[in-house]
Amino acid sequence: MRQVLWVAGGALIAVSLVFGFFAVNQASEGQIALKSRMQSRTQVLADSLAESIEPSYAARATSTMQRIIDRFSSSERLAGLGVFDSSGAIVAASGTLPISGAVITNVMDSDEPNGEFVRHQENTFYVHAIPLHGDVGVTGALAVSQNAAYIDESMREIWKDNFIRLLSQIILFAAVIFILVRWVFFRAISQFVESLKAIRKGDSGASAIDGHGLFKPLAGEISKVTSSLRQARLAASEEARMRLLKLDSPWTGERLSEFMKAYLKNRPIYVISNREPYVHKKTKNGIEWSVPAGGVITALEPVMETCGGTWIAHGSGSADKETADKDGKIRVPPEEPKYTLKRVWLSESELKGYNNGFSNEALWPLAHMAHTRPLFRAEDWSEYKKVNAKFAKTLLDEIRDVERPLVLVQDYHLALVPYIIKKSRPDALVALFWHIPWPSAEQFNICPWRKEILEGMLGADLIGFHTQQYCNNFFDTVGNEVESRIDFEQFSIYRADHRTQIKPFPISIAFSGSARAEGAPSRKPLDALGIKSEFLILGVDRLDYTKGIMERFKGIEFLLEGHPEYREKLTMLQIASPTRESVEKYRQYAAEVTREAERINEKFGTREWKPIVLVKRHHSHQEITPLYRLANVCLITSLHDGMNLVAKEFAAARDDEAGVLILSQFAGASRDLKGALLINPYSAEETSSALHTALQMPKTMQHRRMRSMRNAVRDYNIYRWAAEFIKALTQLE
Ligand code: ADQ
Repeated sequence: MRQVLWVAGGALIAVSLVFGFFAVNQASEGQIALKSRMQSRTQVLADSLAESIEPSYAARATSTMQRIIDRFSSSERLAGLGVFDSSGAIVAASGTLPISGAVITNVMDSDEPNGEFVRHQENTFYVHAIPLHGDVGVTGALAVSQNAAYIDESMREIWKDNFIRLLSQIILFAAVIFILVRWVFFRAISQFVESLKAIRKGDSGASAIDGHGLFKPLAGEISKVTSSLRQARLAASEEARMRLLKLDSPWTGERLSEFMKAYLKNRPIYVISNREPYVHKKTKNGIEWSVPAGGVITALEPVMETCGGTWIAHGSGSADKETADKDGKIRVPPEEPKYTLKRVWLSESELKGYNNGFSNEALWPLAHMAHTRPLFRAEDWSEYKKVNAKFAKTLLDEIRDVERPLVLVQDYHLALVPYIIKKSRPDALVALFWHIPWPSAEQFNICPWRKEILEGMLGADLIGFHTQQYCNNFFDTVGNEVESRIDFEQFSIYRADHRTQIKPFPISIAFSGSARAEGAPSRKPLDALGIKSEFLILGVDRLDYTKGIMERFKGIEFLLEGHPEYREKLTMLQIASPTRESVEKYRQYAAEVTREAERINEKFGTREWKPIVLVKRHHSHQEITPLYRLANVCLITSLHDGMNLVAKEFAAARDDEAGVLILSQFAGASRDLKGALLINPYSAEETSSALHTALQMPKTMQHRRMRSMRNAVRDYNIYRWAAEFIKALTQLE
């Protein structure tokens, strides 16, 4: 619609300018004609008066002259008449004669008639003077003044008519343009777009593209392309079906989709998480959406796009309510809807206690060994319980009429949800995936509400962790805290008559071994940041203290101290997405990271070069992928990390099989990516030495390591993760 208004508005302005120009032209021509008519009439009048008056003037017969003047003065529009002697003094006159003595003298001196339009007492007059002749030449002058007010009046009328005409032409034209663009062009194009969209989405019922007149050839061409697309899709789907049987082939979205159809018979899937996959925000350009930074979304979004279903999450965006329906539902992805997002609304105090408080200040530091003390507040725990019940109720309402639904609960924010759901709906199959590490039993022991948390989790039929180590820690913790029977052979925990299976499912990303991108990556993003160095070391993280960004900078400092040859040759680009800013610890950390970068930049930097470029903003994956491709080294120094998907994204982006991954030994990903250089991030020396090794690594060695990592990510991608997780869950029935 906006485009229609732009086109119609543009055409309107152009037409208004053209019509306006003609209107002005016409008015000025009218004015010229009126004026010249008045001039010639006055001249004729002055000439005939001069003829009558000259004899009496020569004879100085003043009374005769006055009589003649009085007779002429009675004529309509004639405002005044006057006869002047050779000195410019009035001999006889009548009416209004706004003329200066200088004009009369000029007319006599030049022996040429002269006329001018004059404003006098808020009226316009045309005054014409001609010389009077006697035997010896010019002996005086005669001036005639005509009332020209009617010219002003006529001009006003002309302008009024012109304005009305211009306005009606513009309105008519605007209406025609609007209708033409809206109904002919825009409608036809929208129909094309809709048909193409339907065909692209594989809507078999999509009608053929139809076009008339101007659009006929275009419609013909598009129809051919779409029918080829349909055929290709059919062939691909057949191929996917075949591949499904060949289990050694890589997992793709299509294969997962076929798997779901064959294995689950399209049983509906419900994902429930704290963070939502699409956030709508009010901005100065209107409502915009974005995908928030974070591993849970990166991993699960492609699964939902493939499988469809419903995702329940907290609606956190300023325009989330406006964009959802009255039930808080919206179809996403916004550009090509494939599943339903149902938003849960939380109050300020709920968010404070449940999210900032218990989830992020208690459970997060409790699970990560990053030397940050967890804060256990009774009021946060009470909000946490309340909000978990709220999420569970939202889900229970959704599945009220659904038989044997599959429910995939995500992460530490919702530890109590499995038990609540299972209690109300024993027929539902409930899995919980824990995205962060599970600490040792001793560490978890300090939580005052450990028993309730474990009981909430054990409501699930299946609990997934990233690594076997986290599963073992969980078994130990449950063994210490909850009355239960642990069956290590079946990886299961039995409580009363309920069984929960505990297994590792190392999460991954949507990578199926894409085709090679063409040519070398453009350095444009680096130019934009003023980075000219020969070597690029890249860090991509949420600004979270567990990611070890301070330790990473220390490693860079150590390298530049010990290897001055790298000064002015390398840049550490740290892309850091602000996160959990309402938590004090995170605000402090963001400030510390900035100060540390500045300190190191001051220590080594020159006018032309900064060793650390810190960009603290959210980036889209479209912005991050080219940076992965440009980096010589991707440096991941997490102090403790469930998995770390940045490591896998880096390997997936390197279709040139170059670049080196330096990875913390405390990230779950270090178990999967054998081609990485593993480090202890607490040791700046180790980080620095790994950086030196990476920067000097021969290409052949880089290829070998990168190929092994890419194979690992491709073989165990998110589609396989989802298939294995769901298969394990359904096998428990
Ligand atoms: P996260 O702690 O969020 O995930 P991670 O797995 O590395 O950590 O995923 C981060 C995601 O956010 C990546 O997809 C990355 O591209 C993106 N990201 C990072 N910085 C960004 C920025 N500046 N702008 C935009 N996007 C950015 C949690 C656990 C992890 C676990 C995942 C998945 O802490 O250990 O791997 O869940 O289970």
